[in-house]
Amino acid sequence: MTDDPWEPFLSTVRTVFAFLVCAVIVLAALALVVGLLLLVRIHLRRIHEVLYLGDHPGVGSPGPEDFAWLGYHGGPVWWDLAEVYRRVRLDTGLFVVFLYPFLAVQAVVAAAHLALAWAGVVASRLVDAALLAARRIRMVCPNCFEAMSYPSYVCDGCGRTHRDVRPGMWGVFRRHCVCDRALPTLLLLGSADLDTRCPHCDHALEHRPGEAREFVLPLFGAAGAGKTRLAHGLYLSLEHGAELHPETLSVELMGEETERRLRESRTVLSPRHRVAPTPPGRRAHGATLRVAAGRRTLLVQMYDTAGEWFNTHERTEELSYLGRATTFLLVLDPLAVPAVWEALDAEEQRRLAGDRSGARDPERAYLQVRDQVQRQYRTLGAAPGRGRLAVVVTRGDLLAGTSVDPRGIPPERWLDEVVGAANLLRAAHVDFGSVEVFVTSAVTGPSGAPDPSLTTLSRWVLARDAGALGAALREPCDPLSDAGEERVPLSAGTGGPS
Ligand SMILES: Nc1nc2c(ncn2[C@@H]2O[C@H](COP(=O)(O)OP(=O)(O)OP(=O)(O)O)[C@@H](O)[C@H]2O)c(=O)[nH]1
Ligand SMILES: [Zn+2]
Ligand SMILES: [Zn+2]
Repeated sequence: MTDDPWEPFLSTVRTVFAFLVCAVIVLAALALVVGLLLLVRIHLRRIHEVLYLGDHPGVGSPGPEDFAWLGYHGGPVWWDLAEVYRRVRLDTGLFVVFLYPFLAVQAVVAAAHLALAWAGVVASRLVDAALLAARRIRMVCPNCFEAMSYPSYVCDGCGRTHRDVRPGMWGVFRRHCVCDRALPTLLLLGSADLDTRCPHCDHALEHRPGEAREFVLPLFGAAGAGKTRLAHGLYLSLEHGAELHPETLSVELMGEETERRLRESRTVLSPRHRVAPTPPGRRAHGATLRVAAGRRTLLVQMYDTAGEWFNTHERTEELSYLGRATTFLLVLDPLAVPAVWEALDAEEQRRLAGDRSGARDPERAYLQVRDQVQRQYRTLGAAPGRGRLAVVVTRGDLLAGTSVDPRGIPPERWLDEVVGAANLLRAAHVDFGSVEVFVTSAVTGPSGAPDPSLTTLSRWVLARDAGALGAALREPCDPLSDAGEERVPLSAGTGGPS
């Protein structure tokens, strides 16, 4: 074996070299770790700035047309991600590639947030829509008669009207008005507590639409037939039922307009009172009553429109609430019909002349409305023939004791034989799913209680859509079950359907 004199030297060189390589590797690894930590720190700082401090000039305030801030899932989540990326790229230059895995994690978190939020949007809207459908709630504006998919709500912080507050881009369970007030996005979450407006005509809706089923009830007939007085009578019969049995039935006038119109009902129905004609040209407007029995609530929208609106096709066409109703009240003044008038003797004619309206032909209003209802049903795709019609003969109290006294005769027969309305009845039976005839006396008795014929009519009106409410009227007001002095019908025997 030959001893290499260079061996110790070479060994030292190798050792030094190995040490240097190790040192470089360790330093490089250290530099990499430190660099990566620095990069991550920059990333986290940018996330903090953009996401938590909201330092994001790219996301400006809502424009003049926008009334709410976008929900985080409605855009800002992506804008923030892009802004963070832009800033870290500026900070780190080419080294940004080392941050790609971290940016990918941020993107995955953003996508998960998005998926969760939109799932919340879809689920809450589905639940809300299903509840409205199950409770058969359709909302109709009593001012413009348009159906609304959802009412508009007024922010209680700044008074801005939010058109469609339902979950979406602007929020899941709450949306934030530009004034920063949080508003509930669904009826389920309490939006009805806010001031409500019609999304079509901006009219204030004071009946909390969406909380209970709506029941559109058009009263129609010639001028002076007795529609206004009958509307008062229907309200008073319900209110009287509620007074007698407050634990089972409650009735509330919804909104100032309804209150202004119906609060004088007791005075209007006093036997000597004469109702002033509805001013011609006055815009029709539904009066809304909230009727509740137990857990059952109904918002009854009564439409008492001046008789002139039923004279021409052009005018009737404007009454688009007709197509939203399934129960109709045709109001008819028997004294106006020549056959009835001529059957009265001279003394009766002299006594009743002031109570006789001018329209001689009740069929005219009927045909106008019938055509219009059919047209609107067709437009809305509603099934024809599903409607119910009550032919309401008014002034039962005035007819009592005369030569044409309807008491003791089935109302439909009386209408056919005495009024001579066979054609009208025939047409009505063809056009409507069910037809009933009532003779009503829109008057109060000596104690202020409304005539039972009004209660009988109210019960029929509510029977199909809210039988429980109609039943709540039965016990206290049924003249057969309680013949108290105040409930003896003025038009006894004529109030019920034939
Ligand atoms: N006694 C009595 N009078 C009635 C009855 N129904 C209506 N009247 C009177 O008949 C007249 C006309 O009644 P309104 O209720 O104003 O008739 P209307 O159909 O609303 O009339 P317009 O709105 O003008 O189309 C008024 O003087 C009422 O007081 C009733 O059942 N009994
Ligand atoms: Zn409206
Ligand atoms: Zn606001």
